[in-house]
Amino acid sequence: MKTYTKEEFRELLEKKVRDKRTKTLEETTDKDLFYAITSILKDSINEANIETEQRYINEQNRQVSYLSMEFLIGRLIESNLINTGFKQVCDEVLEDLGRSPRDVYGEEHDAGLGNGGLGRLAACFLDSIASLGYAGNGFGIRYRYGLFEQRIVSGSQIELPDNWLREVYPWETRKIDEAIQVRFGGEVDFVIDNDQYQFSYKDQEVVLAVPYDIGIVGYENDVVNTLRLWSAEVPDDAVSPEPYMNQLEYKQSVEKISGFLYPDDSKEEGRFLRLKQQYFLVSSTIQTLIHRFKANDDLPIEAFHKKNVIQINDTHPTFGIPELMRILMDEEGLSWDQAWEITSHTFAYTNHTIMQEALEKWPVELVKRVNPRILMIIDEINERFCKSIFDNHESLRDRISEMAVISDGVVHMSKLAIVGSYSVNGVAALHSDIIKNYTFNDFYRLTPEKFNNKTNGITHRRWLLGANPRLAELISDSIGDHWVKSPVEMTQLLRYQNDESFLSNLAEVKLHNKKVLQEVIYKKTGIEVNEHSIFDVQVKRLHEYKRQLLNIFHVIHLYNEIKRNPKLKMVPQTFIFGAKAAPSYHLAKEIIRLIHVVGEMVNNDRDVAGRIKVVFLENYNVTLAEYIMPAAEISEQISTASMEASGTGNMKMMMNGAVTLGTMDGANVEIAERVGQDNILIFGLSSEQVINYQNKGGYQAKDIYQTDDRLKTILNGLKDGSYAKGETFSDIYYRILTNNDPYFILKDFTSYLETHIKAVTLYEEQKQWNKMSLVNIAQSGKFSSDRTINEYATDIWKLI
Ligand code: 26W
Repeated sequence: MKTYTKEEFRELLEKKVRDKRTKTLEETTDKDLFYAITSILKDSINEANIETEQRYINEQNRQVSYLSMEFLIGRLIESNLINTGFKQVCDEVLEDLGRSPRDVYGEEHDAGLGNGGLGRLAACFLDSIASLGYAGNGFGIRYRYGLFEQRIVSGSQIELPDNWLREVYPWETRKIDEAIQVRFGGEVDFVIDNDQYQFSYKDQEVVLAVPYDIGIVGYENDVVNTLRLWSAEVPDDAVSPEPYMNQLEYKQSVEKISGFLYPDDSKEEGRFLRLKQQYFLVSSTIQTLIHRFKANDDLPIEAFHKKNVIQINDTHPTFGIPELMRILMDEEGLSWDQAWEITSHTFAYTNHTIMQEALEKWPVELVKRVNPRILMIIDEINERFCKSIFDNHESLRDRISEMAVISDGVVHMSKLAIVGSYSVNGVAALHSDIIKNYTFNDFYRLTPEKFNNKTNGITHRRWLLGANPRLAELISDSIGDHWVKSPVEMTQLLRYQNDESFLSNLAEVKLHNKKVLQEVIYKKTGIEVNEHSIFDVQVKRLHEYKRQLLNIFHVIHLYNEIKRNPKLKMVPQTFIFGAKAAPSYHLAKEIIRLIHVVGEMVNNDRDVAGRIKVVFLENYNVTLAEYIMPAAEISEQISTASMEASGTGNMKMMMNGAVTLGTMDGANVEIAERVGQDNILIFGLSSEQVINYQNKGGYQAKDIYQTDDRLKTILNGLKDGSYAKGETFSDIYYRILTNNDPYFILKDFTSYLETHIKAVTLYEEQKQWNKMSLVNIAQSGKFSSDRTINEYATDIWKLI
């Protein structure tokens, strides 16, 4: 990639501002500068993108296609500046102009095309794939509206549409000449010709999938891969298949396919439109891959899987399996066996959840309406699969009805994904073990070789270099900058464990970041927080299993203690929350309301005198996270053990020097393994204990309620309106006492409290705490997504 001196960059900027915004540099607004900078970057990115693609074609290497219904990429300007190497020059030019880089970069609207962990993981993976120079591209949907914007009105969440395309999105390029036709519905006919079935379709709805490409820039390596997002449009010559629809209605109904992102990441969303979105993604993508293979590779179609791997991000793109079968058989003329040989060596499936309500199950009738041929193929996959168990695996014969891909009139997407893939992975060691031993145990017994673990990771370029430049500098000043390309080398920091000057520099960086967040908090909420208080942070989607409720119960408990003994000495603590609830998830929204009501009570009570504060930051998104992670000191990772597949916020906070206070769940287990028991605060039931209670019973929440006065007071307060303004929370109360506390909040309460006391005691020993912080940073290299992607590339994708 080209490099620029300050003078050259300034000249270029001046020219862009004239050409694109018809202004002089002096007249520019932040937005003008933002668009001028993105235009400079995009010229370089496009050029490198063309070269990268050409090189992949020439080298004829195996390529990976990462299919995901979600890519939560956030802003790109800073990470593109960092990865192209333009960041420093650009910052300096802006500063010389008397402008604030932060404000200029702040003009970019977050691309929020994802819900939470799964979508953000996909974005980190793209960054690592490009930075490591692997031939890999992402494919997703260009939703007209991304994840809703959250507003809090009188303590309650309301949702506003995320109109992220209101202004030009500078990173995308529309490629109409590479548009693809996707066919829905209609009927299937066949004739038998020469002992071969010939399928034909009629009365289908034809939708045009138009690609918008975004360059994914590798870190200082001249690689630019592609994220291709599909947008649904009406083909030029199309007439509405429904006679009563006029052209405008028809256009609107087609465009709905890429209209909005489903905002629920806790349940399988049983809507026809969601299913159409899934087929839209896989059909357009797989047609493109076949087309490219035939155009660029000098091999017969039978070798497709030698050059292509398709990684599916959870089950959402699973229809890719029957879609590839359809194309290979109906369009390329292969037999079932030939097509199956290719397909079952092409797909690899990542599971992100074991929660039953999130495992997708689609009614057969609905699948048929989306595309009847796809249902026929799934049916046949199922028949052959069940027969093969019966014929070849006697020990599993009595499990066939549980293993069937179709049963009780529904398609089980995870089973289809396992049967049709050559690799099935979980996202943390514990999660992968649970998959093997419980969730998919039958399949593990059938094909143990498919199952593997790939512990998640995060890109340290965005989450450390970009979000916390002062910490990055401190690290480089101490151990050199090798760690940037090889983050495990951060373990060299361990030798500063007893170095007072390093530890005090570290504390200074943290204090600076806390002050930045303090300002953000004040601007957004009007709440003044003490920068010397402990910043205790829980930011993630709101879900019962993540137990934000346990956290707020602890706050209520501290408040009750202060009220009982107003002279109580206490290290000041600020409890920071950020969380979006699915719009239809009533209880989650009630928990948000409770956090606000408790915050109101605590923050405004003179007796509290600033000892504790509660802050809820609305509209938690990637950009906000970039301010929060560097300032966090306690990282709350308190899911009911066994339920959080991995977590990735835990890794982001660890990398920025926070100490995890959490359960032995997801990747917390591996964090504990790296930092050792002295540098993490673990509490609560183990996953085996939770699973045992679930399977065998033996837990009675009411017993704890009866015997624990602290909890009795807290729970009764929910019903009798003790928490500010007399607001009540009976649904939460009954969920715990009548539904027997399905997430074991009461059970884990005591050990959670004790662990907080331990945390505060350690915090008071500033030197001790800074040392813990250092060990966490030093050991965070394992959780760079570069490590994760190298493992995928070696073990699953076989790119090296
Ligand atoms: C619309 C239906 C639906 C259902 C489930 C959408 C999305 C999901 C995902 C599986 C939920 C999700 O984001 N899972 C998270 O994935 C992260 C990345 O692997 C993990 O770190 C989290 O633990 C897991 O909850």
